[in-house]
Amino acid sequence: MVKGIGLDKLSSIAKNYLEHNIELRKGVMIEWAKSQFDFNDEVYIDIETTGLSFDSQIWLIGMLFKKSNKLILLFAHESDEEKDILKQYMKQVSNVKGDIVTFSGHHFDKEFIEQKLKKYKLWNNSPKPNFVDVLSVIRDTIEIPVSNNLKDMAAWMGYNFKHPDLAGYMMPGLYREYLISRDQELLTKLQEYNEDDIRSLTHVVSFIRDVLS
Ligand SMILES: [Mn+2]
Repeated sequence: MVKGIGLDKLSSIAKNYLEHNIELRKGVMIEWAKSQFDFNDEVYIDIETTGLSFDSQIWLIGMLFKKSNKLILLFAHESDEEKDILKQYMKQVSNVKGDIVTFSGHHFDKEFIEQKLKKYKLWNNSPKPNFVDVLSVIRDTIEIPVSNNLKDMAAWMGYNFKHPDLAGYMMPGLYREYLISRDQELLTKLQEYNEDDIRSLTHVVSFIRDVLS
């Protein structure tokens, strides 16, 4: 018997797991698992870059403030606007008291943003927000019978993507294309793709919270 949980509660949790095919990792206690998904006043963030190494460029920082459901997309319309969008990011983040929630498994977004802030001397002594990497939290707590890819996970949990035909590896090329063509439809596509990444992440988090509750 898990301390602090009655039999009814335990059987409803077991039923939830069976229905959703989600299992706690061996040795993980339900209350602890729940606490790992208990973020505080979340802001969901996803960045788009021209490549995976830190010398490539950030061209979009998408932020969703959960409480107000406010979505902000900081988009570089020119290839030299990286510093500007980082400045805007700093301004937005200065009001964030809670957790910044991302998905990569290795704090890709956090590391990338911090490297760039340092590069542009925007890294100051102000208090830094706490970053949570949802994939790391999932790895520590539960097992899901799909790959560790946000798209697969969210789709398996019932999220409908606006652009299921697009994938992350296509983004750098499509962004370069936009810089040349200025095609407004392509711009919308790029922005909607990033929004999908963020909203699918919120979907994954609420889905898991529901199953664990
Ligand atoms: Mn993305």
